Amino acid sequence: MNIRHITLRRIPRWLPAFCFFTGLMPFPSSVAVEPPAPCGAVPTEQQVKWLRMEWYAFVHFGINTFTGREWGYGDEEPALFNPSDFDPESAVKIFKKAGMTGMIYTAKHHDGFCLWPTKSTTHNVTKSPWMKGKGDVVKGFAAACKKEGIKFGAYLSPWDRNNAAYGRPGYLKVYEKQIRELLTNYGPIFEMWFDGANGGDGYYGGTREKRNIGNADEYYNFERLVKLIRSIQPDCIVWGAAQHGDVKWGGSEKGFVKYPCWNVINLDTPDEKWISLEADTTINKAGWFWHPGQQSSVKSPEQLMQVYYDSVGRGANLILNLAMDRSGKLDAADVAALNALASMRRKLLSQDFALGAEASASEVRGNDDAFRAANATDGNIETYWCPENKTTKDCWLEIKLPKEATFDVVRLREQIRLGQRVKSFRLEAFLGGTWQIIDKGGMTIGNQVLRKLEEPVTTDRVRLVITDSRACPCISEFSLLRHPDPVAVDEALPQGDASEEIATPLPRDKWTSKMPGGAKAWDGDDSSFWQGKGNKLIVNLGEEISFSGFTYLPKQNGNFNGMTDRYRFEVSSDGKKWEEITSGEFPNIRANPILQTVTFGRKVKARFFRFIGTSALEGKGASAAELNLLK
Ligand code: FUL
Ligand code: CA
Repeated sequence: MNIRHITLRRIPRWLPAFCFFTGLMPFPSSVAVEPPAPCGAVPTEQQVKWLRMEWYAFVHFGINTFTGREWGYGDEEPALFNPSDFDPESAVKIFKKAGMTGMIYTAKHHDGFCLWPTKSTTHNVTKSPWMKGKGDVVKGFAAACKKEGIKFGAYLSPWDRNNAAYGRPGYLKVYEKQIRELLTNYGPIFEMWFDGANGGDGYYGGTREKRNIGNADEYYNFERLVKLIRSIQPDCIVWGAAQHGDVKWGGSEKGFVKYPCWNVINLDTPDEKWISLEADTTINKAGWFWHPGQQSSVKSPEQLMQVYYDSVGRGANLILNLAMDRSGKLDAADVAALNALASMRRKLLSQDFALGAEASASEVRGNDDAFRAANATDGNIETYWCPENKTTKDCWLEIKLPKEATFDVVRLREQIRLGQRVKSFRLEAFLGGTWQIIDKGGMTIGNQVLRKLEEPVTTDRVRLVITDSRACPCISEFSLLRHPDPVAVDEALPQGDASEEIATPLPRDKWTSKMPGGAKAWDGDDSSFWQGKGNKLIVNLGEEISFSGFTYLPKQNGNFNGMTDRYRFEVSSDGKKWEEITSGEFPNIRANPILQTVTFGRKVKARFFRFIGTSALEGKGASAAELNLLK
């Protein structure tokens, strides 16, 4: 049996696409060396394309925009939705200009209000005065994306706090209909986002009760829904859906994924399956929806750049949220931050000192040029360097630059069509006549890894040493980059409407409490916290003061014991007789434990207040990292 015969019998499924992208002939007559066999699970063509999208926008815009909430209860009047100047085109132009490859719009959030004229429920945009009930937000975004040439995706919350049938079989028909409409009427949808949040209580057609769905995978029957999606739009990437889909949550709403980062689940088992990660976060710290005064909490370009390193730079994709405001436009402060991030990213990627450089390796598969070292510096993501099958440890790839260069970021990419392989690596530079380690912490690579070095390195020789790999490594790119200088955000930013500015916190130096550890809730340190045995924290303000709201910062240590997701706030003049001022929900604090602001809409005078956690995410009691009163 000759080698070519073996090759022909084992045509890997990805080969035709590979050849198409590389322009290589599948079986060049002079080359008899087989490419390495795929290792473990391999991505579908759709997953490969999706990973190459790298980053795109999330747009939260709906009924919550007009109520200032993060999770609507489901009883909101459709009339509330009334943007004065909805402008999807300008927003999409901004994304495009920033280099984003698409956007995903919250077509329906947990409140159940559908932002397109759906036939599945009357709780939709046709009941809003906006465009006399003839508006369609989904259509607006989809058309703008088509025009600008970026991709459009839809977030459709499975949890529906409006629908009377939610939690029962009847709702599944409604939900299915919504999926069908979105996938049928708006052109290609590159990604469908099935949020994992299922909070329990809601309006539910006026019953105002708690509905638990038990096992979400069973209730929604995600397997069936994914089949349905594939049957309508086979190229659509499915996010979540209990891992019946293609992509999963990155694990935080801060925009980072853990490292090492594997694009497969059930690693090294027969059930291994390729599922990539998507890191999600907001461009400011105010939440997912637009909130008055949010301008003050926008993240700095440096912080956003770090998000990029910690997501895209670990092999995941990044979805970055820019909410629309009540007029139906992006917030100017968010846009300025996005532009600054975009310019830093562009600078980082604009110069690769290794591009086109000479390369050599400890070994080349079959001594065949098809797998040569210089494939890693040719700027082509499909060609790769690869050693022999048996070589899974201690092999290296070296770059020789035409002249010395100074770099502090190293980018590596694997040929992911052959599976994710590398488990650990280090980087070395030839400095002062010897090889010195410049990065010893490399683990996974995947689609790409951006290794930021402790300090800039100046040299003309750099080495990648693969210390462990699941199968012989296949390195498609090896780049040397320079972290850009921070970009100043446009200082002439609009400061927001003064009447809508966030109320300022009051001094807390006179506060006391008899409760053990209570003072940790006002020591100004976000990392310390009060953890109550019971669920109340009584605070003596030291004097009578007047205030109009309060803020609550949940514990920041990732522990959910006593993390308060429902509260009651009461005041007293003598510490004995209490009056309730307000009560409610702190939404989404499990995934996104940011500062919660509650305003009363009036002034309250008191000498004492008590904060009562009426429900905790886990465990008993209540807790608070910080409490503040607002002027
Ligand atoms: C979360 C939701 O509960 C938030 O409201 C937001 O939509 C975020 C993207 O996902 O799970
Ligand atoms: Ca290459």
